[in-house]
Amino acid sequence: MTSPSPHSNSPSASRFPVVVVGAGPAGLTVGNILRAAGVDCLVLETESRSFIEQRPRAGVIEEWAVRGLEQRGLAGRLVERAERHSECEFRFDGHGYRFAYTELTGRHHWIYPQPALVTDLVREYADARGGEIRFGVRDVRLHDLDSDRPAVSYTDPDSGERRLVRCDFVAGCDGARGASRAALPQRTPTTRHDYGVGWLALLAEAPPSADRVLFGMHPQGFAGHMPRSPEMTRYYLQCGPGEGPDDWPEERVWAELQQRLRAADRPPLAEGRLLQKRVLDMHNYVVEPMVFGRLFLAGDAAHLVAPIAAKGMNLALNDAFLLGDGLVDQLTRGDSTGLDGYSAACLRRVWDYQEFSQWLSEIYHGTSCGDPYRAGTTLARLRRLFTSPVAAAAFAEQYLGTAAGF
Ligand code: RFL
Repeated sequence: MTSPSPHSNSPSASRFPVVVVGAGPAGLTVGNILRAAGVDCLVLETESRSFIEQRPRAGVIEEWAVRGLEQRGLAGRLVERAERHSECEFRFDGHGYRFAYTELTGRHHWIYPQPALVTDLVREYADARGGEIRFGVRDVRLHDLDSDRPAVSYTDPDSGERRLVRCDFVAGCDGARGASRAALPQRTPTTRHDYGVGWLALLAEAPPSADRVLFGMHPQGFAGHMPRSPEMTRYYLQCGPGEGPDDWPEERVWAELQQRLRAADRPPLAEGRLLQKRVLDMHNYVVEPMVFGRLFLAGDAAHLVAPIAAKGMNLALNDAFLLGDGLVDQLTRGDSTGLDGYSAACLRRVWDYQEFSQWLSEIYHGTSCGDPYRAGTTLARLRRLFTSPVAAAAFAEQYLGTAAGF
């Protein structure tokens, strides 16, 4: 819940038009858009700069999101360094089935590790555009959100003192476990979907074993292979409910990956040291509306989508473009159109991607769910992608996020 306002004559009080809570892809993109328009803002981040520049997560960025970054002068290094993917591959029944989406649509996916994007965005915001950012802040609290003088307070990591920052707007970009979502009134509707499966998320110091994403549908469960860079590959393994990373020693991980992603006409996977091994809680949620008073939520703070379809960071960027532009219009021209329509505009793409994640989840998990009926319909769904050009085109559109409107 929003906290009562501390004493406003506090000696350490300051003022910014916008306080951005959280320096992930959403918060840093909002900050950069504001700075480019000459709007002052303060970004608050609980972690250190080096931590956020190394935290491994996403890798797949959709074309429209890269274009959005480019239009705002934020994609220089990405466009130089990122790989472009033109196909993915489904592996089932011991065979690999290539799905060449670029051949079909002329569109592609960009592969750029999230920490590289965060590094670029921090550099641009703090070093090039002179934006203020405070790392390592503690105990962030949001105040008076339903007034026209909201505020954010935090504990300064160096002095241990509480600081109060007054502002006109708060951009809540602090992810799934941040202070922004927690500051919403309890009556704020949040809908949630649990997939009822566990996924082990792995990052391997191993070159990709194919130049494309691989989806393995196996009676023992789903496995995924996602190239990240020439030296690094992300893997996923569906695991039993209640299993933890300790249940998965390296030998077991590689044995299962080799088995679930095996295809008769493909070489075995290139193995390597595991740099990350964590079990993901596979669930989605949507906060609706994404606005409370002067608090505008963006990214994972507003909606979570398990990494089934590689959509979360893309949605975070879409929110950030709309929020950044809306705040600039409001604060430089007094035009509230963008902010008024912000939540509804974001949620159209959010719900579309939520639905696609559910659809794709059935493909990943249906064959191993133990229900022969669901296994049969899953295989029918998979085969249709390779027998029906209309079904293939529809899948490609959702996979790439290229629909003309939402
Ligand atoms: P983030 O990235 O979580 O950033 C939030 C920031 O806020 C900080 N923070 C706070 N700061 C101030 N005060 C507080 N009280 C705070 N609490 C937290 C945090 O330290 C952090 O720096 O949220 P944002 O910006 O909304 O971005 C969302 C994306 O990070 C997320 O959706 C993606 O990583 C999801 N995702 C993927 N998305 C894609 O589009 N493509 C992918 O290929 C993809 N792969 C993935 C993924 C997520 C994964 N995990 C870890 C669940 C792969 C994985 C394994």
